Amino acid sequence: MKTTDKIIADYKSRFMAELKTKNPGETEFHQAVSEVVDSVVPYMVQYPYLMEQKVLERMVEPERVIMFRVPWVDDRGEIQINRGYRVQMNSAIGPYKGGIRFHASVNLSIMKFLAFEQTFKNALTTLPMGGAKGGSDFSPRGKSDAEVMRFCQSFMTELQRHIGADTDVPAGDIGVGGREIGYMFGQYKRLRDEFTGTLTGKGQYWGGSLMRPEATGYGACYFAEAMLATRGESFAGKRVCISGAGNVAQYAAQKAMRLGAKVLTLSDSDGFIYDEEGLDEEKMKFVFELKNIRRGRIKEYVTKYPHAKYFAGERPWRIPCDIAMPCATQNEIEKTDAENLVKNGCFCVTEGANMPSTPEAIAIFQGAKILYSPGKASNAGGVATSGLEMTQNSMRLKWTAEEVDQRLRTIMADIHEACIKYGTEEDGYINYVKGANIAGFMKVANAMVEQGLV
Ligand code: NDP
Ligand code: 8G0
Repeated sequence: MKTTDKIIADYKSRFMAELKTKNPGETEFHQAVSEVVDSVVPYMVQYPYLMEQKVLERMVEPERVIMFRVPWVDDRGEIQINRGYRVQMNSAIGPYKGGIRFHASVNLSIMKFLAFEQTFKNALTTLPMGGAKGGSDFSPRGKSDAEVMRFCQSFMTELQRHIGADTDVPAGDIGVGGREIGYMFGQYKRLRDEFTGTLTGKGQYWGGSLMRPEATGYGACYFAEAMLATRGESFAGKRVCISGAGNVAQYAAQKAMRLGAKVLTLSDSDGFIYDEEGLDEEKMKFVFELKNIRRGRIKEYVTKYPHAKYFAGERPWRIPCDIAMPCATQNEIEKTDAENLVKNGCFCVTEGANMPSTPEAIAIFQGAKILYSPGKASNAGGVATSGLEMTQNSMRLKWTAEEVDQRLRTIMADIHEACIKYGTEEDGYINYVKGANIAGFMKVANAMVEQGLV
């Protein structure tokens, strides 16, 4: 007779082999699925109905994938063609929900990994939202406002027929902020003739929720606070390295700083800045203006603050810190980065980005038994607050910033509890990856089973 361990190992290897055959070359998607399979299968074998029902096999097949042409005209009058995507992964617990990414690197694999992770993350928020992701290989960097508007209008001209307040509710992500959401919402409204909450991250005067811009970064810090508290620690006096300089990084930096931490770094795809003295309110104000109004590069920080250093072409992970918060993109912490972090004393890694750590990096963190949380747990405050925006839109009212912030804090605390419940190992180590994956999976799996063969 096979031992349980053998059954688990056989199932996992067969499952991953089939996934790779069926989805060739989709390396990010394989990576995201593999992590969930590792966490969930040992747990799932205790529930034969989930195996018989082939729930995991169904979950890795998107309910629908939409790929479309996005033609537009640039400022020189030249025709440009980009590719648009919407991956509607899973609607077991609510309408599809997830961001839209505009970045040159966008491809089907990246869209599918993000939509897959989104499904479990959204389940963790306790709000009724299914999982989706969309985007395009269009890069807003270096484009004029008029070009961005024409692109967004063309993108939405196709996307509008696939989305709706009770069907699929997109939001921003990398390369999609308030400006792009505005252009897309405007076009959606023209074509569908309805003013509804079909997009989140809207402007404050046309249906946006207070605190949505802050939510992902703040939520990640609330989650990090809960992680630190399990070891009797807090942000006060801690050195924090943050990557990215966009939405998530900015508000993670602001909150960490306000909680008493010394934020040492920020970055973009060209390099990172290191400010030994740490960020303060005035420096943060400069960063907000630089990135969100002037759309400048992070290296300009050292022109304004010459005591700081800029390192071109590097990531911040070799700077000694206590807490690391990757807030830029996937696979931005590789094995040697993780080794450097641990070697230099980092004992808490809280992900603001989606899948920023490679599997090898995660193994280093968990092997060293440091606090480590995957994005699907610690960055869930963003989509949770989008869920709160949807609620406010449906009720046709607007909550105060304090009300939204309080709900965000409660949601992050509840996600942390769920991770403890499903992720605590025999020696007391909290495996946040396992906790988040099992907690999210069980909710979606049971909903699917109860809805029949969907
Ligand atoms: P932004 O576009 O606002 O900022 C992205 C930042 O990351 C920029 O500084 C950008 O630098 C950098 N970056 C992007 N791509 C790369 C790359 N390939 N290599 C190095 N640096 C890169 O995006 P967000 O802050 O919204 O998103 C950051 C991460 O957080 C993403 O993983 C996103 O999926 C995740 N996330 C976002 C949420 C949200 O509410 N916004 C919610 C949950 C997760 P550059 O300007 O050089 O491109
Ligand atoms: O609000 C959202 O739906 C959203 C936007 C950007 C990213 C994410 C995410 O959870 O990765 C969600």
